[in-house]
Amino acid sequence: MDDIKQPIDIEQAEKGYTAQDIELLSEMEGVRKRPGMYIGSTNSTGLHHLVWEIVDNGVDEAVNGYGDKIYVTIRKDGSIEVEDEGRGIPVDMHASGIPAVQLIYTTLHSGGKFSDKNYSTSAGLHGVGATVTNALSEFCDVTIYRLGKIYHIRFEDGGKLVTPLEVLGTTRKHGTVVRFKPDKRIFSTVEFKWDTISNHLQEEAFLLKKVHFILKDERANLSREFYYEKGLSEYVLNLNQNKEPLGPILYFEDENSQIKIELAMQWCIKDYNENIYSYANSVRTHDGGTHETGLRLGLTRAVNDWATQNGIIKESQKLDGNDIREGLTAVISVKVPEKILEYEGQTKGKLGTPAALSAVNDFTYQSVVHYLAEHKDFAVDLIKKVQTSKEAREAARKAKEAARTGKKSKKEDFIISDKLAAAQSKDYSQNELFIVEGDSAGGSAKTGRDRLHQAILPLRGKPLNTDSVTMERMLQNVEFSTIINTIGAGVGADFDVEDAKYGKIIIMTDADTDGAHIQILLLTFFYNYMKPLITHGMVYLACPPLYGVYKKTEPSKIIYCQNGQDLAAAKEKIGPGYAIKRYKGLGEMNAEQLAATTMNKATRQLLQVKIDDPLVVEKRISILMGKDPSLRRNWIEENVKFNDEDTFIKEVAK
Ligand code: 1YM
Repeated sequence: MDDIKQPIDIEQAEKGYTAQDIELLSEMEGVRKRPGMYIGSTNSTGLHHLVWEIVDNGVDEAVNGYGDKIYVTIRKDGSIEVEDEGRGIPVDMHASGIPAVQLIYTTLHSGGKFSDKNYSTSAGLHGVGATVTNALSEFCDVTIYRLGKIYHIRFEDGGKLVTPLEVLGTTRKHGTVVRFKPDKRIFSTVEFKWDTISNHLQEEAFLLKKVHFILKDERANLSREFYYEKGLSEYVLNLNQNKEPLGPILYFEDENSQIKIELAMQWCIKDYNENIYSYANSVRTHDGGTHETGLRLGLTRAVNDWATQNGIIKESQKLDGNDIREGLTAVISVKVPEKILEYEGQTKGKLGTPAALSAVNDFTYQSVVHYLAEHKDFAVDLIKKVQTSKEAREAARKAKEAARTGKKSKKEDFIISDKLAAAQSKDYSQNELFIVEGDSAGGSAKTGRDRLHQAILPLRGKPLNTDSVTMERMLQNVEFSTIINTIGAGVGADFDVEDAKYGKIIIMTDADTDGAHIQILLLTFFYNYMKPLITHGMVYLACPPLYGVYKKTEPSKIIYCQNGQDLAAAKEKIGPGYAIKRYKGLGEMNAEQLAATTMNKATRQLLQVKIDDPLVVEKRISILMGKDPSLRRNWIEENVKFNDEDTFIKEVAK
């Protein structure tokens, strides 16, 4: 039975709490008490999780073939609205006397526990999501267009029912509209970010081809639609927008097997990383798993078989998978039925389903062999590229060996720099490598460091911009070959994060534009040649203070400040008679000060360098390194704050 009994039993609702009401309420309270357990955090990331949960429910409807448009609208009052054109959330009355939609929005196990039907969905988690969003919102308003009627239900203050399910009228529309406003008592910020939501919806659109995602921001009168007819092909096209492709994008799809597979890939030249992005049931699997392993195995087999069968290489000269994958961008998305869906470890970051390995392995092998056979010119180019990678990798490996054994290779460049002040500990994961701008700061850092765990590598001048050169050219650069050898884990496709001699790589530069430039050049290098260091969260920026504030009568008691806000607080704390010192560079601090402010684990601040979303990185690179200077200027105007310094100068002048 789909329709609800009318009127709703108000009497029962007003009688007070039943045992079941209390149970429902306590579940919601549980979410409010430990939001982190459900959405990871209560910062901006957690805030946006509320949106993803609701969007996912709409996406599931579209996946099941109901509706092909999802609207997301950021409202001026701080709320957000998600609308789909599916069947509408069920409103039928459950045996407990509570309508299905209410159960879905107030219980964590609406699938089995209270509802007659099991509304379990592809990701398996939904239903939980709607409840979590409701529990963490100031209000949550649901309007349903279903089987000719408009229904409405409203919750406030963490999921308390304020408007029981009501019928508002009749309609020919079908779908669901959910509007909610996150609770500012729960989140550290309640500001929805256009970029965050836009990137997420774009990713969803790539994964779910032929569904429109329409984002509007009424705060700024912005709107954007994402719609990709070619799905993952367009994803790869976007990821490679700043690169030089070798051949076309290969696209393969298997919709008919138990495990559905979609795969797009393209190789690029002058790209020394392996860029594989995998998804299981539309959730990014950051740590890979069986589908990724299957892809690697199938691809290696296919390229080798084709090359040997066509007499390009001998059986004994088999190509290494690392070389085959150098410069490859691949996106693989699998849909695994719930009954065989398994993850490895605590999070959903690694797919464990064994059947996904053989399915993807076989599918990739068949598809790639077939493609190569039909595109011989491309196949020959590809194998040439792989052989070049192999030669470069062998050279890099020799360098790594030389570093490990301490033996000098024939090139002077390959010895570990005598400038390195090494750490004493052999517990590598605890060790930190500071890459420091300038010899004078390097000197202070060497004196002030914790010798057991901190190593210092001073840099001479500006590093090379590795974005515009080949790997061979990069390897000839003394600064970078020193960094490669010091870290000791190889480079490019040969890089193995397990071999790194440091748990943290910390870039320490002056807090000025030159320092920022050096940071960018070093990060570009790590991104191009040691990407796993970044994806494993091992690269950091040191945050030296910008100002020191002290009472004129007590010049040795300095409060260090990172920004204008800290500065204002420090001035207030000290009161009248303060003086401000502006630190223009690391070199202006003595060893003790540098250690206390920037290096000491107990007192320093570090910024961890992260890649949340590969698309964001590519977009930013295309803006910052690309050909259109006006895009770059706009970005800098919007994102770089020079004001701190200006206000400060004004103050000093006073
Ligand atoms: C903007 C949010 O929630 N749409 C939506 C949700 C559901 C259905 C349709 C639906 C599902 C089924 C049958 C079924 C449901 N979600 C859940 C749960 N949009 C939005 N549209 N009829 C309608 O799966 O059989 C249960 S029903 F639990 F996942 F939230």
